[in-house]
Amino acid sequence: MDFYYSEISPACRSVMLTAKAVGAKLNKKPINLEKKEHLKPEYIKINPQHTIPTLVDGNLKLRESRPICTYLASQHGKDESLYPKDPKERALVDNLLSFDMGTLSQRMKEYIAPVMFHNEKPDPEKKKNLEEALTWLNDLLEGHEFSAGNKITVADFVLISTVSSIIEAGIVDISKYKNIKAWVEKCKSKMNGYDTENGKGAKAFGEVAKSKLPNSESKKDSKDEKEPKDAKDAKDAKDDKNAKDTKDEKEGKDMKDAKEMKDPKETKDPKIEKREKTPNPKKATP
Ligand SMILES: N[C@@H](CCC(=O)N[C@@H](CS)C(=O)NCC(=O)O)C(=O)O
Repeated sequence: MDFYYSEISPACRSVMLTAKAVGAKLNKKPINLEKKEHLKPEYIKINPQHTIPTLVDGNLKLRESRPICTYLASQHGKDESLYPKDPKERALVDNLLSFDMGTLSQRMKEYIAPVMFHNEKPDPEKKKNLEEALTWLNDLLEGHEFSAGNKITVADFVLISTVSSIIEAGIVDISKYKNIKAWVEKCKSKMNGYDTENGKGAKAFGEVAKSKLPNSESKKDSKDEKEPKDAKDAKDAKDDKNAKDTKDEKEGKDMKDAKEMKDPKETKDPKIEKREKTPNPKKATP
């Protein structure tokens, strides 16, 4: 199976975790979006949407990460536990996969992509939306060990790739979400190859995001150790104002790497449909 990917991409990491869990061997083909390898004619032939991940298994081509995960679990899982066959159990997993696609990862992209790719100021409203989605996930995790019950399913691989990216980017203080915090620790200790398949890439993603976010929680945490609360509040308010007034022009190598994430703004652009046929090398990355 050919797997086109980059480890900085949360979507690709969810597939890597799933493949590791079921022992599916991926013929890994790194795609460097910075070098616009996804826009090369040979890749467009494989995936006209020029996104990663893409999985090619014989005559089957899949270019959406969640169906790739469910396919790998169904085809290679030693039993059905990762993607249950029981209609109700499966519906619960599918529900979580859609929650990640339509809500959690979507809200993460809406918050972070303009900051990472267009040097825009962080929008506090979008951060609130993301926090709201995290509250829902926290509630979903109440009373059981993993997202769909007491066993790992593909929903956990997908959700952890998003949540670990949010944490590493320092967007939120995860200790506010008690159930998520405990679940993350379980994922780290119970998922095969967590560090190589997800942890490393999430950290790389986080480094880039942090360099663009003026007020990331991780930066605040290190300040908390030195500053009393009142001084910190005053400083945070000033930082917020500066973040609004200042446009970060810095465009380092790390940022180029980060352009591997898709900008939700672009997905809403009707022009995107044209891009399928005529890739625009200037616009296409994130
Ligand atoms: N729905 C897709 C989203 C994939 C996606 O947005 N991939 C980004 C990297 S995280 C990408 O390929 N961006 C390059 C582009 O859109 O041209 C999935 O989950 O598989």
